[in-house]
Amino acid sequence: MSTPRTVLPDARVLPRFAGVSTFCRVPLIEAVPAAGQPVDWALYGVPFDGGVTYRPGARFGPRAIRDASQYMRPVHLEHRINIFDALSIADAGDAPVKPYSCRETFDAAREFAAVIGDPGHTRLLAVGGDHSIALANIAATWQRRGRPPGGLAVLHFDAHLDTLDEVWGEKWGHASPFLRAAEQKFIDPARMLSIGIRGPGNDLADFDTARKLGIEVVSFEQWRSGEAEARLDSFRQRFGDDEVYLSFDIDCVDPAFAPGTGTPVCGGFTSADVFGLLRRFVGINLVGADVVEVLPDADPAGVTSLLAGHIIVEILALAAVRASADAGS
Ligand SMILES: [Mn+2]
Repeated sequence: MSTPRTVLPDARVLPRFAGVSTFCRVPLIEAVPAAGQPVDWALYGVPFDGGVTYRPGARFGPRAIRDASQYMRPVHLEHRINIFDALSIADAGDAPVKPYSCRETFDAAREFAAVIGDPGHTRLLAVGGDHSIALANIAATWQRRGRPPGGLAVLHFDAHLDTLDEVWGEKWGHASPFLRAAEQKFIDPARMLSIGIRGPGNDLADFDTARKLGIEVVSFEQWRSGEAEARLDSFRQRFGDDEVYLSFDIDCVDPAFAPGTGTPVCGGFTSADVFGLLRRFVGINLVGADVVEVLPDADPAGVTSLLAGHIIVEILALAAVRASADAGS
């Protein structure tokens, strides 16, 4: 057996319900020996919900997800991999936020994210918070990858397109992160796939914005009917070795499975559906990710936070598969 790259507390010594709560029980980044290999993935929270257009409360997401992810375990059965043997993973704490301002939070979170771990090596997974926080993590990731002029490719799970220019005069809220990211060339919308989109919407013209940007949109219904299968496969091929950023809005999942979210839309993916979809993208070169829009106050029994914890593990499993393939080649 190989030496694990991430040492988790032994649950037979320190019970899962004891100790300081970190994402999936990974060590705090300060506790990872500086002399060892650099941390491969850092998880951090962004407790901010000043960018929401409907129910607030996602500021409590990072704490709830840390708590709900205490029972995460290292082995991914479908990918046949021990994630923590393959990757060194740490919790970098929470980004500073400015609760009254989307723009100032963007600046503060981006600055924080820019210097986590080893910027040339460590990849970032941000846990929200509302979807506006994705922009700071995308900007930091783009910067840490050497500011690729073409921008990052994007795999986006959501019920909404999140490409509105502004809402209530605000350009930095949770309805706009991908338009802002495209404008600033952090991402390449021609290599962006948005999956799970469903209505009702505000305006059919919103879809034109996404289309004009060149975003490939797979609505929930197109996925459900099977008509999008070939497009999904060809997009998977198109990613190739490109640096891909994965943004996961929990509201892509049906509120029957993920009720704890701010802008719930009925008739979406089951939990199992999204696991299947994520696993399909095995082999892609993930360079950054976020999991956003968990609203614990609307989350009976904590099912949404629990699901978010599992999504984090699925994302890390994709990264682990790629890292061990790269190490072996
Ligand atoms: Mn969203």
